Amino acid sequence: MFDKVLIANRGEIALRIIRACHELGIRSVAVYSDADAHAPHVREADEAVNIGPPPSSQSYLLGDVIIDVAQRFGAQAIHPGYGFLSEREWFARAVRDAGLVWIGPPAEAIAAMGSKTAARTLAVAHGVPVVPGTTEALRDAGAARDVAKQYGYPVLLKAAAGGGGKGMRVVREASELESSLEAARREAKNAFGDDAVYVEKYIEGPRHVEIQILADSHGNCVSLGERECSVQRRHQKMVEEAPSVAVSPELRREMGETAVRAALAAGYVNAGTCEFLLDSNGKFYFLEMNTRLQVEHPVTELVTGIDIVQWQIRVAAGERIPFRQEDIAPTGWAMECRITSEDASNNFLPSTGTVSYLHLPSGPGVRWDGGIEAGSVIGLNYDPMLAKLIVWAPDRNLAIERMHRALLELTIEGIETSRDFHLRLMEDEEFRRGEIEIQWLERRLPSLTTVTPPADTARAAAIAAALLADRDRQRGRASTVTTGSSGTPSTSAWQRAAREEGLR
Ligand code: MV4
Repeated sequence: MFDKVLIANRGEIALRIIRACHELGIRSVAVYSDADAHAPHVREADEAVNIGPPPSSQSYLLGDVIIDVAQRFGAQAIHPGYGFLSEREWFARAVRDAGLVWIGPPAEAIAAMGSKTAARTLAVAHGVPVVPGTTEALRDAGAARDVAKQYGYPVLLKAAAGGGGKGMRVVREASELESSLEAARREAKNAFGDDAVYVEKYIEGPRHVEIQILADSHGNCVSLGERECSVQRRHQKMVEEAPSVAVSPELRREMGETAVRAALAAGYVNAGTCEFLLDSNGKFYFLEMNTRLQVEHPVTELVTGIDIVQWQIRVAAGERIPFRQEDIAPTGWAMECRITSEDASNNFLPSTGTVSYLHLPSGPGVRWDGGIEAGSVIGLNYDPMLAKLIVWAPDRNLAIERMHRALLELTIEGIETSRDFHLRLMEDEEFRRGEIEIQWLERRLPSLTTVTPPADTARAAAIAAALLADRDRQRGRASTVTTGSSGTPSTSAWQRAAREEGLR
């Protein structure tokens, strides 16, 4: 086992990896930008090194600098977390070439899954179901029209170098094909420097279900089951859960075997995720493979009891996976809410400022994977995700109740966060019935972000406002509201104050 690992990341995931290292008896080296000098991950690591100014392009993305730090500080391995350098083939290769261990998949596997058309070709060759469509980039609008005629409208144009929804265009009729192809090409060129576009049949209203896999360097690969990730907005997941209401044990086995087949085909080692669309008939289609640890990995950890980050480190050190596929089955239900510095009532506008007060939920079945504390300055240099609130309970209804309770306990002051939005989500009837698919949240947003509080809450808030207003006015004369002869505020005085002040 390694005795020192460098963590090339920040925030909650850097802390998550530091914790795994410490449980394995491994010392941790953090890197940080000027903006993160006082960040929790810097304090919790055994050593920390400043690598540059706040913009990631001048700090967390400086692969060569990070490799140099690892060598100077005697780390034997680098864990990239997610985002930043985690899926850069060149970095995985540079780490290996520097004589260090990359805690992630081989550079070749990142490359094999990086091109969406190459991944589709690989999938088809290994009997992994993909959405009907081409595996070759389109030559021109004529070729697109021929393919669309074959599969029928609507079709979806996708960037070959893409992923994450960039360079995607739904085409509902032949007359739109030419302009949509141009638009998709332009967007793909801008985002990926490659204007290759291919076409698929467009699947309406599917769920986004992904399978977590774990592979060692001895040819063993297991599926850790699915995560339901349909609750998303503009390709940003808001809530994830495991298992999925739409996945039976039989479907789980089938999707798991498929994901393992795709991973082995790519020569995969370490933790990875196969993304699928699951349609309303229970048919599933491989979309792409994420060749990194994912944000939502904790829900899988909570239902399987397997520490994914520890096993990433163990398999990178050459250990064998000790569990057998037939012994892995989800127990209970886990759910995760991504707590972001965004104002849901203002079109998810990013919010900045200083966290002036922080109270964290706890109690049975509650896990907080966070990267902030009171005093943290939230700027615009990094992702707005501050933390993840994760719960486990015996079933889905209890998990939702537990999440609601934990969200009520959570207080973050000084910045706007998604906390209230998540509370409304947990109260939503359709969500509670599990009637979700990838377009559900965006359709449901109006009713989730413009809520009228229940009447009793409104009355209590009005009374509190009246009392505060009254106290402010009387400051210097008396510190309490007018009281009757009993010495406690009389109900009628409160009601009068509420009428006069709060409900004006
Ligand atoms: C699709 C699709 C419908 N039909 N492909 C979006 C990002 C990329 N991973 C693939 N994506 C989609 N591919 C076909 N043939 C719908 C999506 C999609 C989506 C997929 C997963 C999670 C969220 C999504 C949101 C919008 C569209």
